[in-house]
Amino acid sequence: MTPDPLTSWHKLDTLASKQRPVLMRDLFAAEPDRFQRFHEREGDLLLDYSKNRVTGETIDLLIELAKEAGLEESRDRMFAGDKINATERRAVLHTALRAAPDQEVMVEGENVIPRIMAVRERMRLFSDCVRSGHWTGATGKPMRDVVNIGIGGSDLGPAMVVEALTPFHHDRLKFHFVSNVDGSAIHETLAGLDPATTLFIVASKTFTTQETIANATTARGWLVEALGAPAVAKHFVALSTNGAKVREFGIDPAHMFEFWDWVGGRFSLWSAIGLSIAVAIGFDRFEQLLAGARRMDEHFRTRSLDRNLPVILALIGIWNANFLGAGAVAILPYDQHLRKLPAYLQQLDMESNGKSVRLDGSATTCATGPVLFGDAGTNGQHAFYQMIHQGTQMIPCDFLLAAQGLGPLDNHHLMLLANALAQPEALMRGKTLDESQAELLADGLSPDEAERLAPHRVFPGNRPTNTLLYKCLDPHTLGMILALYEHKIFVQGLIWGIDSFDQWGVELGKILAKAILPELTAPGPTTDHDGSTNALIAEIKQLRN
Ligand code: G6Q
Repeated sequence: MTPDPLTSWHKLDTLASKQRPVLMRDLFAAEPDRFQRFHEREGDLLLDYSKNRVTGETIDLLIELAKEAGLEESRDRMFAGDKINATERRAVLHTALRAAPDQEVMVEGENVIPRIMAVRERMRLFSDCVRSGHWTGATGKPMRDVVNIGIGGSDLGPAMVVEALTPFHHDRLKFHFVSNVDGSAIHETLAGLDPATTLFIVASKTFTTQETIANATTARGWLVEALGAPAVAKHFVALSTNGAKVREFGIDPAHMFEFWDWVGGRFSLWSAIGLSIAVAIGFDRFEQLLAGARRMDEHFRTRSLDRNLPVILALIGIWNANFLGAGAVAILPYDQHLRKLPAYLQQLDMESNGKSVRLDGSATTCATGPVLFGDAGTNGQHAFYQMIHQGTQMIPCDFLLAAQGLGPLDNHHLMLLANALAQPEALMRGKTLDESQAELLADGLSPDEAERLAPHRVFPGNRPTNTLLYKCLDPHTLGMILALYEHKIFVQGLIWGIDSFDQWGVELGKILAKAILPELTAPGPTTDHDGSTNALIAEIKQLRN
């Protein structure tokens, strides 16, 4: 089961059969300095990957795999604006969005940096005006609520970053994100708002997405009913690549912030799609977010592969998935403000690498992207960690933690840190049957009772974890972390030989939904679908009557 013809893959297979039984406990006992060997840092951001089932030999072979897959050349092609998104014939240039003004990135013979800078400048002016109160609504009042209407990549990134950077928010402004077409989302959001002080940011690359247009139309109706049609100009802005559709919707193109088709939806928070972030934290801090990502871009471009954070993270993931059999990854931020990071990374990773066809059209012959899930620590500990510790599947975890909290309660932060350190230690070490029995006896249980209960209290351990440690969650650090994951995903997709930048898998359901919509209210039975769908449509119609 290999992406032939990579010979290092076969070598890794052989190594894996030798290393599978190895216990990390023993590795740590034999090499107390494993942390020194297996950690890497960029500025304040440190990755400890020593609690993985790897030795120096594993890492060397994984690096060989990356080289053999042509990582350095492909990486340079991405940064140079080559059309590496082959199925859509597009360049993949989210990195250009955070480039420095004096950089040059060519797309079809044009340096795109001046256009990026021009939009950034408009974003600065607009966000400054909204924050200062100079941008007033139809009745002359400053904005108090900002509602981002978008879905998928036009929602998850900005929603996650806006929440992650809560400590840096403007005092007067509150942020809301509406994505689901379920009417309760927009209805319940609008219910608490005053039209005179509400700004809608309609975020849609295509401006044709059913959910977004439905929600934006409802929002516009609500506003027009209260303040009249001319108010739309003062209360709606658009973030899009499609000027014609924005105009058709009724938003003045002067209030549209542009981006381009070489920005993938799930990589778009660095573009105009990040406008809600800029309004929330101010444009200077938005630029710090970009600068953090740029720093990680530089690291990825220039650091040797064996010391390169995204490369290491990707290769460890490949080792765990393809050679040790892990089918999932847990993202565990010990930070309440990063509560939405798992959902954001779920899209970034699963939409990018949840593929089973290689670039040449052939079927993949190895596992590709894992199932990704997670929650903020310590909440997850009281929910799904049971399975991570004692379940039959090995689920590698990424722990994220800040040495300093930004809130006022440092005693809470210390408890948070203690938990964030205890979990990877427990997952690595585990607890043997003998240890568990001895513990029960020491607690005063009878030998019979201790023997009966001990197996339930065994922790197999040897479960791999990465720890990302940083000083505090400021915009710059968050930018580094997000770019780290973007590049990790790129490296993995490259090794699996897939197109990480398309998302054809979301299309079929969309098309069928369009066909089903009129059938839900049409008279007579529906016969165009499979028996189950036809019957469910009939049941729904009956229940709605
Ligand atoms: C992301 C996908 C997808 C997209 C949404 C919204 O990479 O392309 O999640 O962001 O479907 O699309 P629009 O921005 O065009 O509304």
